[in-house]
Amino acid sequence: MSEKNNLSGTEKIKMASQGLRGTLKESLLDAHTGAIRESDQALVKFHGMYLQDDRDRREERSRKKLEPLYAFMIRLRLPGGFMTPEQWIGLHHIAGNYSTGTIKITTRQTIQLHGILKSHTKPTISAFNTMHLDSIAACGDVNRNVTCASHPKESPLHEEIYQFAREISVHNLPKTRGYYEVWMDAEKLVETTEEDPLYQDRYLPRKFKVGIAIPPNNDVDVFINDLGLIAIIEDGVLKGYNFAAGGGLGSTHGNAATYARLGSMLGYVPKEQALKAMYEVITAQRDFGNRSDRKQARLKYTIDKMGVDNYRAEVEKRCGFSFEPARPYEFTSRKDAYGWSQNHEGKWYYALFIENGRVVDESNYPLKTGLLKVAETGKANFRFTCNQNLILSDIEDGDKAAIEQILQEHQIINSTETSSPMRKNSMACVALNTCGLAMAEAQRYLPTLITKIEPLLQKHQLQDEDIVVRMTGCPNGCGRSPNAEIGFVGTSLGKYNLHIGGDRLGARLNTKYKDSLDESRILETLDELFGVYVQERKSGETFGDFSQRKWIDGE
Ligand code: SRM
Ligand code: SF4
Repeated sequence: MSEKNNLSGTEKIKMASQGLRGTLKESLLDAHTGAIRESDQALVKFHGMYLQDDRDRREERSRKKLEPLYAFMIRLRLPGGFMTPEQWIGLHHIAGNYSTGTIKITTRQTIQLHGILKSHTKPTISAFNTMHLDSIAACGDVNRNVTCASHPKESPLHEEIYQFAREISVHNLPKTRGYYEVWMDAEKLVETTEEDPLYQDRYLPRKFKVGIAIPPNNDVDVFINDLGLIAIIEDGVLKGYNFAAGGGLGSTHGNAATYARLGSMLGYVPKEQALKAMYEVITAQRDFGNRSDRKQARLKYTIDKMGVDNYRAEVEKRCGFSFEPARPYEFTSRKDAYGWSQNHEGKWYYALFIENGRVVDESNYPLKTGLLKVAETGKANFRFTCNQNLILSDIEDGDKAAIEQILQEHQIINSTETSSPMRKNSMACVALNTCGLAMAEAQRYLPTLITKIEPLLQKHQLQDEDIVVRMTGCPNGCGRSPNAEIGFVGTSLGKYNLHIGGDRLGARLNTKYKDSLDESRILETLDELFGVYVQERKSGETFGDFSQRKWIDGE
């Protein structure tokens, strides 16, 4: 079993937390600081929040001998990334009242708000609660937001699979009512702590992510999840899921014991047994995962330590049934189907491009106002994608023209249609100014860098290529840079490792090609690589496949 001795500090905090309550109530009442106690900082994550500080203002505040400008980030639990128009309206106002105002669509299909002062955390959570939204288990050592293929047009079975994502999310929620007691002053119903058969008193060794893909689209990037499920549909019927376990993209510069990894195939499970199998994949990680070194605690390391076959056998033993051989499936794309499309019921969908998921009004692009206007019609649902985009969905034929007019008036259609393919295939993580782990900019810089790369693409006549480019401000991989065709990984302010060779569909990791390049070296290097690519590529060969063959495998 797992390391019993030498538990990490976080393990001890979890055990002593009385169902994740810790001293959060006391921390919130402490008016001397905008922060909370250190042990509570670990616990607040399980409630979907991070304590952060504005890194742009650190120096100035320190000069004035002030504490850092502390504020909270709140992440919603939103399985499958679905919101009603009423919820979007509520979110819009909560963002305006309590946060920086920017609504951030994340790479896991949910929403984050930043810059929420300690005194505003309870009103924010309460306001979400009145809209039937919560942030429970959006972060922390638990099963996180369950992602699910976002475009219902892909399959008439989308609704069934989406409901399964919701079921997984609810099934794996921690049993503690601490969330309601801390944030909404709910009465304490139990004297001790609640029994929690899944999480017990130590929760999981580390975060745990589940995602469900519906072939032929891999928009959820299924192989990066601790547990990725691939829906197997035969003759128009959902039969079950292929289970891929042990994905994860984070690593630490200079620490070879940490690495990005794509999920290994455990096998196929009929849909009737899928919930049980999912549950036991998690309990095996709970019991065998590393509890002393958090850098080795994700499922990917447990599986590599035990071996895939042993891990599978352990899960089978717990399930009382075996995985069948994985069934055939094919992914043909990973991007969002931008623009209008209609599903099998005749309902309309508009997938719009939102650069790096940042919903904000700019002088010449009133995106946030436009989306509020759409929501106010009550005629479109909001579905977030794992590519940080938004699908306005379930629009009746008779309402399409009115929605289209709003989208036109607010430049939304124009932005989606005129952005270049590279931009529309790009993604960046939050990084500065809120992420405490960022070594370099990401979402605030990638748009500018792409503007400088676009002329190079034109020069080599590659402007119509769907090259997937992703940037992260550190090697944790939040913007999934390790499986992009071109991945930029921040090393220090203004410098990035350049990775190439990921495939377009998310089934192969990229490899570091150059260390710590500044902008001019990035542009110079890409110019060179694009030149060779256009000269030597085989017909139909993607940039990622070519890079792997030419520069990584060195064929
Ligand atoms: Fe992430 C930590 C943002 C998706 C791997 N991630 C963080 C924190 C909370 C920083 C921290 O621990 O203090 C970042 C908060 C920044 C901020 O200011 O908001 C952060 N991660 C994000 C988001 C918002 C990026 C985005 O711009 O969309 C994504 C939120 C997803 C969500 O809604 O739940 C986000 N993070 C990811 C992904 C991609 C995915 O899951 O599809 C990964 C890679 C996959 C994986 O999990 O391996 C990812 N985040 C990490 C890691 C590395 C974990 C590891 O075990 O290697 C960390 C650091 C950690 O956990 O210690 C991290
Ligand atoms: Fe922060 Fe690094 Fe994640 Fe970017 S990849 S959000 S810099 S932890």
